[in-house]
Order: sequence, then C-alpha cells, then structure tokens
Amino acid sequence: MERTYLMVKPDGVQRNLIGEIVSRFEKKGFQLVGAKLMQVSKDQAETHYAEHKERPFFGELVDFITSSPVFAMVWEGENVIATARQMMGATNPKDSAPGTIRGEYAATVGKNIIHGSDSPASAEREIGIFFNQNELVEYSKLIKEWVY
Ligand code: RTP
Ligand code: MG
Repeated sequence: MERTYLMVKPDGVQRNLIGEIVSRFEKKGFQLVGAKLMQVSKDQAETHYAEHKERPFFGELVDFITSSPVFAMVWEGENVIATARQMMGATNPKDSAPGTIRGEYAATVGKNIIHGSDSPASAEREIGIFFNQNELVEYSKLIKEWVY
C-alpha cells in the first residue's frame, strides 16, 4: 500500500488546525501509520526543501518551517500521494479550490498550512527525514474492507 509524508506546517499548528486536517484524511479512508508533534531542525528543513535551494525564498522557507512546531504524519492508502495533494489544493491559496485544505484555510503561499509529498520517491525520502522506522506501525483495520 502506498505511503505519503504529510505535515501540518507551523501556521496550521498555531491556528489549531491539526484535528481538522487529521479528520479529513481519516474520513477519506486513509490510515495513519505514524504521527508526532515536533520541532524541525535547520538540518532537516534544509534537506527536506533541498530542491528549492536556489530559489529566492529558500531562506524564508527554512526559517518558517523551523519557527514553531509542526505535526508530522505518515498516511497509507491507495493513491494516497496524489489524492492527498488534491485534498490539499494548489500550492498558492489564490489558486486552490474551495473545499481543499488550502482553499478553505490558507490566504498566502508562504503560509499554506500543509505539506504533502509529490511523488513516491519524495515520499520515501521525506518519511526518512522525519521518522525512524520504529515510529511507523503496521496494523490492520477492518474498515479497509469497506473502503477498497
Ligand atoms: P509543499 O512542498 O510545501 O507541499 O508545497 P508544494 O509542493 O505545493 O510547493 P513547492 O513548489 O514544493 O514549494 C514548497 C513551499 O514553498 C513555499 N513557496 N513559497 N514565496 C514563494 O513564491 C513561494 N513559492 C513556494 C510554499 O509554502 C510551498 O508550499
Ligand atoms: Mg513540494
């Protein structure tokens, strides 16, 4: 089953949106396999956002993601990577559709509430940056039979 790395960013934690965001993925039918409230280190932030190293906003991005705790999560399910990205909405909240997380709760691209891996390779890499293998649990839920 596919896995993705989702993270409620500091703005989402500060604005008390953890429960709302977790609830959306639970209700959709995905399964939580790991989660923790954590302070991201500068090293983790720079590794996580390495693809944006040359962009003018890289410094701001690292400062922002390390400014206050995040809620890091690993979710599992069929097509969870692409579906989570749809549920999150477009990166810039001016383009994100109503009903999506960013469409409902974010007003600016710099504070867009949530991160989600954009491919299987990113998911594997990002899960490795934020979680140890022993923090992820494998378990069955009977509800899966009612989803798939
Ligand atoms: P994320 O990685 O956070 O899930 O978002 P994404 O894939 O939708 O967007 P990405 O292109 O990977 O950009 C990463 C984050 O950088 C911030 N950003 N700021 N100031 C700007 O022009 C700008 N552009 C992007 C956003 O917070 C974006 O989520
Ligand atoms: Mg991205």
